[in-house]
Amino acid sequence: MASKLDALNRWVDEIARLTQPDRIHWCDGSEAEYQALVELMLDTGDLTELNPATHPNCYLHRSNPSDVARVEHLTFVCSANAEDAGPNNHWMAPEEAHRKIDALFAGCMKGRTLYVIPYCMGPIDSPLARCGVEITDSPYVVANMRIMTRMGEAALARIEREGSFVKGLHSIGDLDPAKRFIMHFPEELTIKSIGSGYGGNALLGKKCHALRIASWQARQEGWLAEHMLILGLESPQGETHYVAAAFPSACGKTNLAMLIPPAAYPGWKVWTIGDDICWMQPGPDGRLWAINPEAGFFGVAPGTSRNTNPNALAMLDRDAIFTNVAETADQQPWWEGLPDGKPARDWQGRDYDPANGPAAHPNSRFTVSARQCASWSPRAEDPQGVPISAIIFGGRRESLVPLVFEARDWKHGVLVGAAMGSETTAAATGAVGVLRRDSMAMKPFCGYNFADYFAHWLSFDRPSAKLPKVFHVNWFRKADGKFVWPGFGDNMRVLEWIVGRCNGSVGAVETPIGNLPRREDLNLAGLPLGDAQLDLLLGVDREGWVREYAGIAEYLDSFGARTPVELKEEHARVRDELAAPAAAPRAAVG
Ligand code: SAT
Ligand code: MN
Repeated sequence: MASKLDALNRWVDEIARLTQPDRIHWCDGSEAEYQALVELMLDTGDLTELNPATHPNCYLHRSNPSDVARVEHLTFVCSANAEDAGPNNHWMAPEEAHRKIDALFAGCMKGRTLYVIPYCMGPIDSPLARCGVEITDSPYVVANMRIMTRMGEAALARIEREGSFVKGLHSIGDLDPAKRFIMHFPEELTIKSIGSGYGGNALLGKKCHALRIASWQARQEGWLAEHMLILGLESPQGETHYVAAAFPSACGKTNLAMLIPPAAYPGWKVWTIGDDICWMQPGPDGRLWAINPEAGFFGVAPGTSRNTNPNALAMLDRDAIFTNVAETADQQPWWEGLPDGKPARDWQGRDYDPANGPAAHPNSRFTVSARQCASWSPRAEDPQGVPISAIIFGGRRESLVPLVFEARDWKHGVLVGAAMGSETTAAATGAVGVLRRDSMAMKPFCGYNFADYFAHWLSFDRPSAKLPKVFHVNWFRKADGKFVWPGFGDNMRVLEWIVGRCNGSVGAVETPIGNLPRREDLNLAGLPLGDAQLDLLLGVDREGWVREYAGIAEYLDSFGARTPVELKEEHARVRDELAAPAAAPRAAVG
């Protein structure tokens, strides 16, 4: 009898013929399988065991020093038409891309095991969840996918029921950067990645499927696949608002998602739903309902400490994989920002010498199951997802951009998201600290033309819709080279204002760029901030914003005629208001 798994079996056969592995292993996702993979990697040196007394079942993986971050210049969207990929992506014609990459896959698994990883992105019984199958020759990828996704038998059963899945083919190849490509074929729901074993290049369920391919599908099907954390903010009265927030990689999504409210907030609680990816869809009530498609965290280690993210630190003392961190003399994981311990060996396994740079790679990571997070929300497993009250955009901006402002409506919010800029980080190879536009934090991850993506966002504004309010935050404002806002737990003060705006309980002042809190609208009790610093954080530098809006116009024009007229009109509205003589500030209500 024909099975809905026939297509999967045929594809695995076809890939085995191409890559010629010695063995094929279908992953069941069991604990025993995970332990066997760990044993294998301890034997091959892919993993070393960390101190079992302080960190039971924790392992260190050192990747090839040339393979420590996503490679945007080698990442392609291979749609039939180049215009569909847009100027925000590198494009290659599908036939050419297949030819090029298949030549690299030919025979690449000789002597290796081919692993078949069925996985589900999202709660296994959620209508919003989607399945995929990754084929890889990397046991490290299998182990990470088991933590990051719902992997194994249950996913295979869903694939058998539905008959459809995203195909991801991955091989570490010979790790030669000259033979490294991450290719996406959205029309074929297919990903092919070779030459890298690192994070977003290799764990294909994450950025490749859950963002690039999913964003393409989401556009066709009327939903959104976004680079956002999701958190629930519960008040002492027991009311919970869910908030989704888009920040570029390594800008604090994990820290915000796991925030512990400071002493000034007795009875408040932050619940973690996700720290990186959010899939949202309008529900029958007109609200946007969101799930986290992932089951674990692949977080940046440096900077994670008891002070900055106690919830994260607490989940990292057992059952975790560390990638490219340093080690103490007694084999505990170590990275810059940890107040205790000191490094004995750096991320490349050399005796630590400060002359070689940081002990842990700036993009070193931990992989850990979300279930280990003390603030993990029970609603994270809810098949319907959670209703989103607010969407926050934010980047690293050392000047100009205030601590927080509210967009006046959805259209303005889409402009604010599209115009987002941020200074680059170590999460991708290339220069760090350079300001670039990163619309909705999706520049590296949107699987289609940004102009069409902006139009898709605008399209959610329908008469029956009850859309979230949209905000922009900036934790990274600097004066004299130092951060002005304390950040971390104190970001709770901004979240409180945001939720207050959602339920109409707190004020703001209208400005051309949006509504800002006045000092009295924010709980600033106990913060060591003087007048000059508050002016900086809560002020609007009109001349600076006029220049910023000129830059935004150029950026929107760079997408040519496909840029939605509505977005350009919205830009012109704000631009003209900025140019008009400043009126007396008006309080914005509700
Ligand atoms: O390497 S990943 O893409 O998984 C992490 C990130 O850059 O956000
Ligand atoms: Mn990310």
